Amino acid sequence: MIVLPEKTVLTSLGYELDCSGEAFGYLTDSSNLLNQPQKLRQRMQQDGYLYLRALLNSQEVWQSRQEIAELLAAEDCLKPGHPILECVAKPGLKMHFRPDLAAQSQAIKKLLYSGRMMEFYQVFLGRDVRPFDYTWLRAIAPGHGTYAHCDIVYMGRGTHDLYTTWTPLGDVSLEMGGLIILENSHRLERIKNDYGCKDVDSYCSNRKTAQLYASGEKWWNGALSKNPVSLRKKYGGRWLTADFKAGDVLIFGMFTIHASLDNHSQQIRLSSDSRYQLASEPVDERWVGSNPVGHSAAGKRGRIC
Ligand SMILES: O=C(O)CCC(=O)C(=O)O
Ligand SMILES: [Fe+2]
Repeated sequence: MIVLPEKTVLTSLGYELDCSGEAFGYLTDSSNLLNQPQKLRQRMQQDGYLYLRALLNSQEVWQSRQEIAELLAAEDCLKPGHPILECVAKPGLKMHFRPDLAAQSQAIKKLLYSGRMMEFYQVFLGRDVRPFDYTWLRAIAPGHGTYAHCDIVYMGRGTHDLYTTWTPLGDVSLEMGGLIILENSHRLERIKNDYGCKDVDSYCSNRKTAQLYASGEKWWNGALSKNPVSLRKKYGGRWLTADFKAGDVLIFGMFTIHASLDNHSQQIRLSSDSRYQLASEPVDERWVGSNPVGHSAAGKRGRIC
């Protein structure tokens, strides 16, 4: 039986999730396995994710939140009359993806690329680790979350032994809309052999529209589906999530299907996603360097289809 707080309705992209025990559940906390690399790797192989409660120092998380909140306040995105740390959104605010905010925060860099996070990866991967130099920061205003996808389609040009850490920057309740993971989706051969072979920055150079894709005017956004309810019915498994607290992290592999819940609160949902791999493995060049090219025109690749 799944117990949800009273009157909680969970939606993703406006679709109400079936919260019965066969369609929905909570993430398994693996923090009891910390410092046991073999067991951590086994758990990752088995589940496709590691939910590690209180991995990070929560003070450092709140400090990061403070820096982002100050930037949002300076942009006049927050509703006056509330402590800025609450990040209550100005009515009507539209906001989603703000990597530029992460680039301006020293506290975020320290949180994600030193200390406990790097120590964890060093143990988990067993040798020298390198993170990507690009930080995906989400400042999700009240409204829709993120569509279902696998990260491989955005960052698959280097090693596939690459991991995402999703870090809530503060407490992220079910109402505020945290990440959801589709149980056992990392094992789906259909995903690995079809959708999972795609690359959002590749285009067919022999098509009429080639120039539009090459310049970045047009692009495929990498969505696997915009309907998380029918997606779950198609592939099976449950949507899994948690009542995330500052200090928690959720780590997953490149083929794990994930999305996020809609934000039904008044606050802006703040979180980051960052990536880590062995330093000795090939790296996806779009995401490294002092000014990563990312999905801009410089990262596009044409091929004959
Ligand atoms: O935070 C979100 O809404 C999406 C995050 C995500 O896609 C990721 O961490 O890879
Ligand atoms: Fe993702």
